[in-house]
Amino acid sequence: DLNPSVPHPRFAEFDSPIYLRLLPAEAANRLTNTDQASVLGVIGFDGFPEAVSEAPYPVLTVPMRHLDEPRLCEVWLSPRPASYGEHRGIRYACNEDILFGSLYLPGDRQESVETRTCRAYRAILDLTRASGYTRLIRVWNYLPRINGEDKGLENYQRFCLGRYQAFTEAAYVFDQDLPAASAIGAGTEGLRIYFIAARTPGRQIENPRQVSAYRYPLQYGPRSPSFSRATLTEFGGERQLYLSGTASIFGHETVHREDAAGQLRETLINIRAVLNELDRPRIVLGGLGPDSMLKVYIRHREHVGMARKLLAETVHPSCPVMFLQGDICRKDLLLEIEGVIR
Ligand code: 3EB
Repeated sequence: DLNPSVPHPRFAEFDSPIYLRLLPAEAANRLTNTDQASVLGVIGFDGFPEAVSEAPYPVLTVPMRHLDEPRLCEVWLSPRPASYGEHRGIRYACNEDILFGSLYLPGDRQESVETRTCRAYRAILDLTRASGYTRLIRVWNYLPRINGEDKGLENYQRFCLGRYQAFTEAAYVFDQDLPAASAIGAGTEGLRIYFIAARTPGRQIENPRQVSAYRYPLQYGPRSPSFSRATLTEFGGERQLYLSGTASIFGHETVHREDAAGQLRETLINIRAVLNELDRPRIVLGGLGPDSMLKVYIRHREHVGMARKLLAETVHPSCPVMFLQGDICRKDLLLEIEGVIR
């Protein structure tokens, strides 16, 4: 059984080929498939999950502190049987509609961040093309020292260079094909990525309050960040919104510098602006249920109390909110929020 101590999810109601459950980190070890659900992958933080080296599904542990209880793991599930494989270092699981993959490239001092990133994305795009899951829906990126500098270029800018290069080689159309994404500083070495790809496209969504990241001006780096503000998927009549890491950026500029509460309020305005790009039914943060989740990345742990309080006043209590300590890609950003909304 998935885990007897966890309330049984209403699998039968889900038509989606992929959905997320958050389990207490300690409960996410050694999951097995049932008639109702197959495990597509498990993503944990802070040393979790443990004891999964034998797992057939992708497992990734991101070295990031939990800033709140309970410590949760992301368990990605499919209502239908999954098959499992490996391709150029990527562990993956797939069903008829989607592929879920994860990749860890260990550190190598000889290799620049842009080369490593490009290598990772070439492998991902090669897998998605070869397997027929050609549409990237969502990508999570975790890299060390994201605000650190190497020969005059920030590691995040180098990351953007490598990703842009791989998307360009794969002939991605930047205002149609870009996945939703997060890029967060975590760990001391290596590159960790997990992603969802699909056989059919999602809808790329941009935020009218913000310059699209792929059109950011040159002051932020020689190649702009290749991601969309959100991807909307629809499978079997069920919609899921994959919300990118969203921060206190208006236009292309950081606003409310050195004011964490101001940044959080601006971030929530940006999230509402993305939600307002959807047609009906209208989604409001106060109406999110237990099948949605928000992940809050906080640079300085002293801001977590403020963030928890403000979010408790804004987001419906049945929607899980995770707080993790991570570095945001711009030095002047103190926090960022991503989400899966359904
Ligand atoms: C921003 O809006 C904030 O490079 O993949 C958010 C989400 C950010 C994803 C990425 C960067 C990325 O520009 C930073």
